[in-house]
Amino acid sequence: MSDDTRPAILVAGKMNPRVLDRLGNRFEILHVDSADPSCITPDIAAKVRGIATFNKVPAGLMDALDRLEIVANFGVGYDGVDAAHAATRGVVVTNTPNVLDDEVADTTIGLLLNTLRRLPAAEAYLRAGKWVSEGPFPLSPLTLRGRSVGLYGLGRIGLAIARRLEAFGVELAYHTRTPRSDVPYRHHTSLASLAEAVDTLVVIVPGSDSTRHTVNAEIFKALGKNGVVISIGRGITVDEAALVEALQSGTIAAAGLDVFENEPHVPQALIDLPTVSLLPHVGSASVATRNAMADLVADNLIAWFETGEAITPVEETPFKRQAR
Ligand code: A2R
Repeated sequence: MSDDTRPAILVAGKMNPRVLDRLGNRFEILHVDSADPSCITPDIAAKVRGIATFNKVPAGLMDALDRLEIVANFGVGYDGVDAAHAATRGVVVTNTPNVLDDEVADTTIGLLLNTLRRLPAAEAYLRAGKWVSEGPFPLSPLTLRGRSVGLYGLGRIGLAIARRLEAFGVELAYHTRTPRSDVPYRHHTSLASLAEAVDTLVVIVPGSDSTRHTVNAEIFKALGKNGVVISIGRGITVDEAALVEALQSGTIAAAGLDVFENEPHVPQALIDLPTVSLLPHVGSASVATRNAMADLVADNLIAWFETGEAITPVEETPFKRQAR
């Protein structure tokens, strides 16, 4: 074994290069191909005290690393990190909240307008020379004008979306498990009640057992034939098969999706539907915002080992570092 005394950080698969640059010489970085525990050699197991990850750390990987203290996740959603298991082991999990709220909210507004006004199709029409050969692009059947928008989730990102939508002059309501006391929007105690009350649903809850497939056939029916669904949180929240059915049958009018159940695979049935606007999970994907997220991943690891406290631990693991 080497006599390197720097804390060893494991990177399983890819990592944003800025994270590695920022960690610099303070840490020993160990790379393995995947988050599969079978990649962990005895030498790695004896050294690793931290993990930097793109949302993939199963319980088995943690259990293969006796000295693990911290899992620093790149992203605000950490549904791929077994935080409940980390809590039982005293391992702190960190994520990257706040620094991406405005970017994701901006993307949401773009996706909403693309979906309603068919702007990507209009641009493709121009580029294909059809404005010249066929005349004006067809009028969009849908508009944001006169809509009432329901937010499923009103946390950091949901609130940034709501603030933007206020400027568009649409009615706003929301569903969360706990009402907020600091917003003027109407709270609904169930998603079904929200879907009955609005015609446009923006889905910005975390992916979890409590949200999985909650946007389903019942919700599409409640939204109605003028209904529009915008999904920007996690793919598993929306029942994709039921969504395809609802769009094909005209149960709802349109959908805009940035996240999918089995990324990067998008069902062909969705790709074939002209009433759907699709993005390849780019909610936070600008250089500036991804750099800010990378800095927060690195700063969490640095702070943990230098001060004994992470900057943004997730709620399941509010731990401080003890002398080890
Ligand atoms: O339910 P509450 O009161 O905890 O409100 C949270 C809501 N939420 C839910 N609402 C209804 N039913 C549920 N089962 C449920 N679980 C969570 O989602 C809160 O209003 C919101 C989450 O807010 P934050 O924790 O501040 O997350 P942030 O930063 O807005 O990001 C949302 C998600 C991430 O987890 C990634 O998956 C994606 O957006 O980027």
